[in-house]
Amino acid sequence: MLIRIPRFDEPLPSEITPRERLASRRLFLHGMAAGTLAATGLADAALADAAQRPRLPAQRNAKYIAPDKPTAYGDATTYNNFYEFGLEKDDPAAHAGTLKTRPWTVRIDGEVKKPLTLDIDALQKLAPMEERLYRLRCVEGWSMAIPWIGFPFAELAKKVEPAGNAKFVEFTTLADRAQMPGLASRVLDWPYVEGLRLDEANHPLTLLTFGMYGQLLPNQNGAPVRLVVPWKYGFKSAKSIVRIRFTETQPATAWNRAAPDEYGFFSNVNPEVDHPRWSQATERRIGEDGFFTRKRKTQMFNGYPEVASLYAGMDLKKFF
Ligand SMILES: Nc1nc2c(c(=O)[nH]1)N[C@H]1C(S)=C(S)[C@@H](COP(=O)(O)O)O[C@H]1N2
Ligand SMILES: [Mo]
Repeated sequence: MLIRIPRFDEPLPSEITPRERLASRRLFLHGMAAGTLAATGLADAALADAAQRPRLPAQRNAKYIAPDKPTAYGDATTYNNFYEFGLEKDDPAAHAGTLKTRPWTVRIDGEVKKPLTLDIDALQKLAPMEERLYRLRCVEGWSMAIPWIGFPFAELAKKVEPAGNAKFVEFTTLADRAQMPGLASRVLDWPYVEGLRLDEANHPLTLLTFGMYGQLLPNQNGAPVRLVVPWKYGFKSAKSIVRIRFTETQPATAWNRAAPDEYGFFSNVNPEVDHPRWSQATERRIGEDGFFTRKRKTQMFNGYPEVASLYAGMDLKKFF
């Protein structure tokens, strides 16, 4: 956006009251649906980066191909949220080049019978790679459709054998000041942590994701490994994961701690539950819908009704 704001001077979210939080322009940013990129040259840079990025072979899974037109690669790689690299949509594309994605290890532990520490290349070989075209909708009111590559999180869960008391999964992502200039900002209390209930994590839609558009993930999209949970707002899909912990109690997640009244633990896409500061009834598809295009309707669970049974009997206005 064109609004310039001071960058590294905010109080920790835990230090401010809800009233002040509303006034915080930094958090307000997360509510702005910015425009697609003007001619910044970033899309060209993303295409040049793609030319040398290793391919990641995968079998297309016809069961999970959304009927949408895939978002242009140049849009999906230059219009991002990855606050570790800055708060503007083009910051991740401009600054994530410093992220070193190999070697990379992921620790999987907590309430499991067989904890594992896996090198990223070993993790990638744990199950066959699938390509799936999923919609991803940001809580800010925009969406994309991206051909992701990965395998169901459930494949990994099987390997570590969750204990009987494991009820949730916590995902912690890299927080390294040397590689991530955005960590100087205290907009979130780093590291970025997200979480799912175990049955959500094990749902066949939940994809442990290593690539997109036929190749390894670009850094700005969460290389070398991220989650994609397509029926939830985009912030649940944590990028650049270093630790996966199975827990008995509900994990404290970064956005929920920063603004609990705005970002609930579940964060299922729900056109009937407004964000306190804006409606969630419609969305803008990046690269297709302009500012003056009539907005498209947001679908319940982002158009993945098969997850509804996970929430049977729950009041989704209360558990937003
Ligand atoms: N580690 C980390 N993961 C993150 C974020 C972030 O700031 N840090 N932003 C989230 C948000 S708000 C969205 S909408 C998606 C965007 O994913 P994409 O850039 O690949 O489209 O990543 C999510 N994962
Ligand atoms: Mo988002």
